[in-house]
Amino acid sequence: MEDKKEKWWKNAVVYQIYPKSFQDSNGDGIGDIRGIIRRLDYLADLGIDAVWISPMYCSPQNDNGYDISDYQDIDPMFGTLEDMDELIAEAGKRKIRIIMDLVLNHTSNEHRWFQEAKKSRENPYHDYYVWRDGEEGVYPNDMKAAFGGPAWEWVPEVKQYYFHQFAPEQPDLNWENPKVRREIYDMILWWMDRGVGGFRLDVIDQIAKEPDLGITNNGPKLHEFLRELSRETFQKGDLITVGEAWGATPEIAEKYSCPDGSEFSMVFQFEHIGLDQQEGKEKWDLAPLSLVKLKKCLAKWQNALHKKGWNSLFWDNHDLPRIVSRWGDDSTYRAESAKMLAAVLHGMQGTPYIYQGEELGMTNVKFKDITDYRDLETVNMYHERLQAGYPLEDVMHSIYAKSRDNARTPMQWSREENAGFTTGIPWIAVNPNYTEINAASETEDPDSVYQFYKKLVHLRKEYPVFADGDFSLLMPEDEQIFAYTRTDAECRMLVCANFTGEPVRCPLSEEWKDAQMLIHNYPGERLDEELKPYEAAILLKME
Ligand code: TEU
Ligand code: CA
Repeated sequence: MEDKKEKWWKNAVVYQIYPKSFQDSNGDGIGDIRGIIRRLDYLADLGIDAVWISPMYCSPQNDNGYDISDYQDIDPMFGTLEDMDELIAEAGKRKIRIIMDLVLNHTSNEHRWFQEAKKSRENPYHDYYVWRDGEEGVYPNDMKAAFGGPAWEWVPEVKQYYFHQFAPEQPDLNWENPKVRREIYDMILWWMDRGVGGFRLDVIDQIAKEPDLGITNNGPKLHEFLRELSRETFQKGDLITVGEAWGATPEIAEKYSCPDGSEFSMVFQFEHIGLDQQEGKEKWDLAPLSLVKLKKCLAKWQNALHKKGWNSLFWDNHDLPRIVSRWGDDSTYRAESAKMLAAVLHGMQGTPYIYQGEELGMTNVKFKDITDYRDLETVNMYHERLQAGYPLEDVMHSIYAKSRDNARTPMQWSREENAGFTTGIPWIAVNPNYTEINAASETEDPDSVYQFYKKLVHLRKEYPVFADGDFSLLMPEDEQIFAYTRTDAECRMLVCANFTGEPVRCPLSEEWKDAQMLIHNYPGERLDEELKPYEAAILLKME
């Protein structure tokens, strides 16, 4: 396939919805499809082109839907297939595409395939999963699961272990089996027929695992599987596809996002996300932030994929803490720093993703007690570490910084009870700061974080340099300022940001004094010699 016309998704901005926490419509405390439909006008006003929704398929919800028991039906908690069709149609009317989340590395242990597979070694579904012989209590090897404990689970009926990279309730699918691959392709084609506009592929770099070699990510057959997957499904439509790839390097990402369309449109890579973690340790083991490292990391990805692939741009998702609490200041300069981070991200080349509530500057949460946390990863870690002798204070400190529940508290719609998310009891508590941070007040306030995001989304549509321009990092060793230019045949654009809560002298103001101010998080049309706390500006010069 030739890349003749520019792909629509190169000018798109995507919004991510975590459906359990977005909008409840029936008072059961859980977000649902009818709730999403109710909020489509809000999303249309923000100007986004597509919505990626975390899984809503039938699921026992051990991992909030990332454990699927039926790929071709909607969990009653979220609604029905008819609701889904209506969502696709209503979104379509507003020129918004719906991106579904495909979890193809594993299913739920309640999936019919697994229920059959564990009955006997002769069962036709047995080989849909990854089994190894062994003896009860003697694991095939010492591989560990992402959510704690060994990666192997014993099934007495077949006297074998099955392999699971995540929870024991999430058995890994066997991609070596062509029947498994065919079932998956048919299921994807079925969703494409229903009008789905794209797919996000969960932990896709882990499907070609080789447990005997201890390999999880980037197995030897990964790209062979992906090219077949893409050929059999995505290439039959005009979709946006994005793979989640924790193990991607820029070289690997070039393959994934090759302009010939042989794999995906783009991948999520996580190098910039791991920067505040001690090397070789877990995400809970915090390391100090370094702006220099962040800049070099993002610049490396910008330059490596320019004209060779395509980047996705994100700070947040449903697994990550809130960016304003991580790289910004979530108290004194909350709004300023949230806008600054938005400008830095949206000025880069790639497709930006906005995670629900990020556009309001929503923050991390600090629940007092572990019983308020819902995420299995957090809860498992809490018990493991306390048992291993870590002080409670340290464990809670890690949770406040990194728990996935930071991103999963309900969307803050208004000052009403439960932030307007539900009239019932929310499945996870609302962040108490909803009285100050909420959509109702921000959509009215011309200076809000929301309005700043909305403007950034529109600027990307108006100025092609956002999508095309080449990237050049300025002052790479500066520890306070993040500045870069984007240049195309017509113009040069400067993105300049103070990453600190202190005023900082900026050597760029003289050169850019006559430039046009596209967006600024403080009043004023000029870049002053001194940047205010978390000040950020995007300026444009014609050439
Ligand atoms: O996450 C991939 C993944 O590797 C996570 O375990 C990640 O390391 C962790 O969340 C960081 O704290 C995807 C989904 O996004 C996540 O929600 C699922 O739980 C996971 O896959 C299993 O499907
Ligand atoms: Ca509901």
